[in-house]
Amino acid sequence: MGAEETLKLLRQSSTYVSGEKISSSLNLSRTAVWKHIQSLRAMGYDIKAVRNRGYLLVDETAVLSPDKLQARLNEACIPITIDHTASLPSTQTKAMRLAAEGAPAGTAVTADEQTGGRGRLGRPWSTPFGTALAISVIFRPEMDMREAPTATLTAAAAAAEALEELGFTPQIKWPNDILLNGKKVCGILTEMQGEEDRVSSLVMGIGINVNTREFPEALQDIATSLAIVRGSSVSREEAAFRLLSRLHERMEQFQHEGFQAVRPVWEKHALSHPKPVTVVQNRRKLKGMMKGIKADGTLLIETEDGEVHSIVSGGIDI
Ligand code: BT5
Repeated sequence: MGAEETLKLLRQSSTYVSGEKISSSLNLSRTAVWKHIQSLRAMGYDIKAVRNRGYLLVDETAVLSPDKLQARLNEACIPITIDHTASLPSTQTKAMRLAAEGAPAGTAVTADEQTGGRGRLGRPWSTPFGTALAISVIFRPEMDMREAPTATLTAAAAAAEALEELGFTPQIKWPNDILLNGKKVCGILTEMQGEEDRVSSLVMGIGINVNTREFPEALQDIATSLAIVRGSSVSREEAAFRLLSRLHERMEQFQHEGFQAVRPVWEKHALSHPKPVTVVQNRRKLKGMMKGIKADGTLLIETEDGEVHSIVSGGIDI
């Protein structure tokens, strides 16, 4: 109770609030105030303490309250259950394990930090504490493994819509990148479990750089975040809510009506084409004009000799 009241006081002030003021306003001892500050910090609130000045709540957008997020999802009747842990090696690895153990569709594994976040083909994905979203959602669609590429495109369409709702102008770079101003702000990893060709579970892992201000050297030229583009912090809870809402909605549509129904959303946000690109597949590179996608999610590239290639997997350089 005291921690909540303390938080309220800190929220009301844009400058330092003295310990004395908090203790007299809330009728608490100074030791109790200190304890509440410590427990707020343990919850993820960034509170600065300066001798003779007091306490300052630095950046509330860093805190993703799983309870608040869950309450908003419930209120909006979105059947997603948040399974949150402050720090995980990878939400994807945990979600894949839970899926194998029979976790229901709609389980969303989240974390404030990933110590071993994964991209495709074993590439690393960076998720520093409290600045990004790392979410892996379990779906159990009635689908064939061959439809997986279009499921990834569906997640990309949903993520782009969510970013648009937050006031950004995202562009989808086939197959799984979302760009802002030409730099990667979001990556998507789709993994499946199943037998024969039937999918028993599909795990959509989505990483969004929300308030990340500094990237490791290798990413400095290629990555960006919502906060860098906007010039101020963005609520991770709001971003997570929008993302999960759109992801649920578009995956429902995908399952009931097929990718055809989602495709216009994907097209709306995709990098415009024709566009000269280089396709990168393992060690092979193919230069040509990007001509859009086929109904099965493969990318069409026309090379100089006029031949049109269907690209099933890989990435593109623009
Ligand atoms: C992806 O792979 O873009 C898929 C990323 C999926 C991450 C989510 S977070 C939640 C869930 N849990 C996980 O462990 N993973 C998923 P790919 O297309 O292979 O791109 C990987 C490349 O992106 C790396 O080789 C880096 O160049 C770059 N990269 C790494 N971290 C980045 C970041 N935070 N922002 C932008 N680019 C990044």
